[in-house]
Amino acid sequence: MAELVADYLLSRLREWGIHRIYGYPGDGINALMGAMDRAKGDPEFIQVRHEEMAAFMACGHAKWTGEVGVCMATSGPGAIHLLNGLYDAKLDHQPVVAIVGQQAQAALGGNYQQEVDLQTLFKDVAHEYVHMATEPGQIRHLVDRAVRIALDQRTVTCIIVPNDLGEAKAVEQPPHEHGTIHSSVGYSRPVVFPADEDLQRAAEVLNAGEKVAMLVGQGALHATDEVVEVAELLGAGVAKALLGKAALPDDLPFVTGAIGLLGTKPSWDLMQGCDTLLMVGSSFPYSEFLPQEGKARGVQIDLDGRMIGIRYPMEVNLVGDSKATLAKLAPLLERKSDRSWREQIEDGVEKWWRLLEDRAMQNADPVNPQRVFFELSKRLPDGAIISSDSGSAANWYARDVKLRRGMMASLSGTLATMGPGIPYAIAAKFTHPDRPAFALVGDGAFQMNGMNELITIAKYRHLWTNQQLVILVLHNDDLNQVTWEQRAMEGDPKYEGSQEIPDFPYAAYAELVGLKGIKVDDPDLIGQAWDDALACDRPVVLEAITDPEVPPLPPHITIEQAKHFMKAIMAGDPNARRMIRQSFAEKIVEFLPGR
Ligand SMILES: Cc1ncc(C[n+]2csc(CCOP(=O)(O)OP(=O)(O)O)c2C)c(N)n1
Ligand SMILES: [Mg+2]
Repeated sequence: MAELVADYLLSRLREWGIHRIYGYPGDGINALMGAMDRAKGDPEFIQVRHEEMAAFMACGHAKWTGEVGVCMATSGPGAIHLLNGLYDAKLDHQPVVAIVGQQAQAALGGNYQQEVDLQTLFKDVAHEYVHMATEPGQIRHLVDRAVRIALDQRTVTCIIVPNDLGEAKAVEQPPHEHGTIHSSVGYSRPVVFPADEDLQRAAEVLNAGEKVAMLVGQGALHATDEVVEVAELLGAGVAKALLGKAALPDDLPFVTGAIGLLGTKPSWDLMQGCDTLLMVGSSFPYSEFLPQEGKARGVQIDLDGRMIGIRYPMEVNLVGDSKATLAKLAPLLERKSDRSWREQIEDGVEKWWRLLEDRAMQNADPVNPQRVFFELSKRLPDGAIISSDSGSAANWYARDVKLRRGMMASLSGTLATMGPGIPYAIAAKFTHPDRPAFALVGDGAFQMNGMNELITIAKYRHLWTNQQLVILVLHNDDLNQVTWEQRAMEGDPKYEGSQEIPDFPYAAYAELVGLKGIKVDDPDLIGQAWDDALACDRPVVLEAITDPEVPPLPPHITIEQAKHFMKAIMAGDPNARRMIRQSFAEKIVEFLPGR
């Protein structure tokens, strides 16, 4: 029998199969920390350097396992620090439970120290379920509901525990009387699929199409075989939204890769040329990269009925699990005998990979970031887990990293926040200690919060059987993604006051905290640097001195953007000359007005 509410809360989480909590202490959760100590490692407490990182790790945990991720923070400042990581989870539809402390109940409403109205604060991010416990008999159902709702709705939920309540005597089973709740543990995900007649209608649209495009997202991550089968039948090319990058391996000839601003030319051509669009498990938002309204007939599959029919006016909207729905759809599809559309796509894909290699091999000052990703792709070990941060890294991750079957990969797809690259990779090492992990991050993100988590890596790495954890830092002394956005979207020159960031010795810093640091500033030594990093007996920071003037622009920049780009150059961008030179090399000038 658990003695205190705090002990019981942990034991109930254990019953739910939760064995790890990412967090940081404080007096609002001292009772929980005491219980954590008594729990003797189950659940294990992973002590981070900042609560936001704990929330990112909980999100990463969910992404890499499909289980609920749990983070814990104290009242007031600790709870506030969690927020950005929790929004990352909420927006990417990951099940995460936040457990936060609160000051003693008797103090609440008294402008007490660290008293923040946490229910209001968390009301948006955890809107599906946020409750403060005020009585020991609530704990059982608060835990049961927070975990179940997080799993069922794939969202963030929150339990607030005042410190004095945590210290109260536990009530594991409320008395059998009016006004009590009697809940239980357990959740099995249902298999949801559409009605037969709707599948039939979808099949009719897809069978009538001659040029079918598929777009898959993270909802198809578990449906690789079914996506491949349907794509084969339909003679379709398949583009992948960012969060769905691991849904299909990149070595399949009909996979056109990423779509959108970070996307590829074959994905663009696929969407522009198709007469039928089948969208599976994606809410990819940028309409300009989808077919024009009316140009294609559309079928969409999504588990969440709220997310359907909002990106393209679909003719048939199927609410269902992607795997189950595609499996039921496949027997209704006629194999397209004319394979010319498919051949055209495969041809484009082949050319695109060659172009990417050419781009990666182009000289830059000193290192072309694309080369760094290109060399990594060739060396990715089986089972690698890859996380990217927001920034220019996300472009090269999206386009140049060639995933194979059995790998996992993710980033902050919807919030697109800086910061999750390293904590996601740490969560990968905890959830899969036998697999290699990679974090691909910019120097801005590293400085923002990633570098502190190297200390966390140094603290816990002895728990990981496989020591391959490589953190690539793109050292360009620039907040490069935004620099290019300012140029291309606003037509502004680089504003050094906001864009340049302080120089810092990233590899040397890694050594300082007991990890390995490798610095590379010669394109011909990048391959060797990756080999050395992968052979190392400890986690590595691979610092690549990369050229900020290599433009991470979309494959088809618009005339409008090109005009802005020109305006930036005219307005005296401090790096204009090199920028133009590099852009020539990247063939971006093809899209400039008057050409
Ligand atoms: C928390 C947060 N702040 C600001 C941004 C806007 N932003 C997106 S990418 C980026 C630049 C990232 O710079 P860095 O990490 O150095 O990567 P680079 O683009 O230089 O490779 C910024 C400021 C963001 N997405 N998230
Ligand atoms: Mg940078």
